[in-house]
Amino acid sequence: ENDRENCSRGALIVVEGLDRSGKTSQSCKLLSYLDGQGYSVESWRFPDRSTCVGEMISSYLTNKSQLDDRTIHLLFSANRWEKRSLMESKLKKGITLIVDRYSYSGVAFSSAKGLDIEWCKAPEIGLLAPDLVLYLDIPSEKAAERGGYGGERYEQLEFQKEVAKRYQILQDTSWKIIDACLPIEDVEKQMKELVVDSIVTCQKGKPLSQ
Ligand code: T5A
Ligand code: NA
Repeated sequence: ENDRENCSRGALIVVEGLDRSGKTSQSCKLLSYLDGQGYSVESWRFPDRSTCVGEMISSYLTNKSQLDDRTIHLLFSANRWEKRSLMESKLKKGITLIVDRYSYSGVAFSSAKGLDIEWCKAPEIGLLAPDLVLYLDIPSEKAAERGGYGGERYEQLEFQKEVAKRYQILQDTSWKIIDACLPIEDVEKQMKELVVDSIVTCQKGKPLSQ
């Protein structure tokens, strides 16, 4: 128990970007790289469709159900809140989390529909703050060309353009912008370096914040 308490914490790494920017592919690559290097690491994603709230979100995204814009916004947020304490305990145990989408997605997508951005941010207050946000930057047109969009609700060019504008407003000092049009291996290399730096900073005692 004592050893656990004394060990350094893991890093909270968030991967963000438009649909098809490469988040899931790169999160998988990061996970296997860090794992191979002996780091204690887990890969997470939001929405987490496995919970009851996540099932409602999934049904909405696949157009099987309709929900008011504010209702779905709060469900996405609730889906992060229901994982918050587990997230904190994993980080405190020294486990680094690679998280595919987080609060920035929540605010960018809902505000792109026309909801007030400050209203969108409010339910995210108190969730854990990422140590590093890797933003996979890609023009909406290029993203749309990748394997084509599937049938999910937000996979439409004009809407993704609005989302990109909101992401720009949301950038803060935790962000690193990666050119997601580069070959997969180049994107991967840049991400690995940034993540390892962030893990080292956390190991040196950087506090976990909200
Ligand atoms: N949402 C989410 C909200 O509205 N509010 C919220 O709070 C949250 C959390 C969830 C949807 O919900 C919204 C946002 C989303 O619309 P999701 O399940 O996260 O969706 O799915 P997406 O993010 O849409 O996942 P995608 O599969 O579309 O995109 P990824 O993960 O960014 O892309 P990936 O890795 O699957 O790659 C897509 C294709 O591109 C190729 C890959 O091989 C693949 O074919 N590719 C590349 N090709 C060339 N060069 C590269 N560098 C490439 N990288 C990948
Ligand atoms: Na994805």
